Amino acid sequence: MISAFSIDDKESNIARIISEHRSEYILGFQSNDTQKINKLSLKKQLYYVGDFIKYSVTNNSISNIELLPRKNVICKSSNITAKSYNFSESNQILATNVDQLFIFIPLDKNFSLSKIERYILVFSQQNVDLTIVLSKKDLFSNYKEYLSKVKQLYPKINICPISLYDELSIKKFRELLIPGKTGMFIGASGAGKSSLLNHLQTNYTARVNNVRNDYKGKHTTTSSLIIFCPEIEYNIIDTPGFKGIDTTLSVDTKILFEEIEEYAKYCKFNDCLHLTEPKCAVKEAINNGIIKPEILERYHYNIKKLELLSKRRASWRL
Ligand SMILES: Nc1nc2c(ncn2[C@@H]2O[C@H](COP(=O)(O)OP(=O)(O)OP(=O)(O)O)[C@@H](O)[C@H]2O)c(=O)[nH]1
Ligand SMILES: [Mg+2]
Ligand SMILES: [Zn+2]
Repeated sequence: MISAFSIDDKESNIARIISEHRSEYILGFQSNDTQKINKLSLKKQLYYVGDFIKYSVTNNSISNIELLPRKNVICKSSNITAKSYNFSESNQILATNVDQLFIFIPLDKNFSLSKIERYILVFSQQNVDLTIVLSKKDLFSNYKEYLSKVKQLYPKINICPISLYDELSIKKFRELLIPGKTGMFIGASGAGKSSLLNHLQTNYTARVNNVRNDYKGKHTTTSSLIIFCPEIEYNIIDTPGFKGIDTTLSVDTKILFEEIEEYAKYCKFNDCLHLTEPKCAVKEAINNGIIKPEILERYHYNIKKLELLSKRRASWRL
């Protein structure tokens, strides 16, 4: 009982890649049926979870599979535009045709503001509606106070705190889901992605697992799968937890630090670092109370981190 269609897709002979295994894809049909299809039969075209395909039926079997245009592509690197399909090898494609991206960050002892910032810097450029889901809020007694600070710092970021033990928070989360659309759950292993999926629908039961003593997950979900939730007419892509997020050289910092970058245009030096340089417009904006000093601190922290990562070609640990 899995269907991955948007309620608008009335056209026949359209199916969706709902999962991928080593040698086959799983196709989901509007009828809720599924079918395995061998990758070798698909010539050279690579497909990803979320792809819509058109097909014909000859002699009772599927043929003439053709990829339909992708609305977007969600990948772990960030220097990509939705229109470009010439991905470099460093881009790991997670899914396509995603309307809403939910990034799970648990409010456990490993939680930090920089985790939110990293995820936003990596995933904000991908032509998708993005929400940070702060999961397991029952583990953080002071979360409200903390959350209001984060919201003050980054008012444009959508943040939704949830706990499986607080039905109201789940209801609020459910209200974010736009019927007929597809949402993807991503984040570190053990963040509670599959648990929430199980809580939102009764169609399918995903495997969940306790976290280890250091709060890290056990990589329970091993491949991405689209699950149709009839109760909310919504498609959820549950994904395996990340170990880290790969970065490429160009990360657009504008989403978090737009005001700094705006003022930086008026600094005396083009390469001003807004530290001790004379005639620094950013520092001036801070002195005049236009930019919060904490924002500049976070900017410096993140820029330094990005530089180190690009030099070492390393990835962000989660
Ligand atoms: N305290 C608390 N624990 C939760 C909550 N949500 C999930 N958990 C627990 O967190 C553990 C991990 O949950 P999963 O749903 O397996 O996590 P996941 O993100 O799917 O992990 P992977 O599949 O490994 O990527 C389980 O033991 C859940 O019971 C919550 O709101 N509060
Ligand atoms: Mg899981
Ligand atoms: Zn400056």
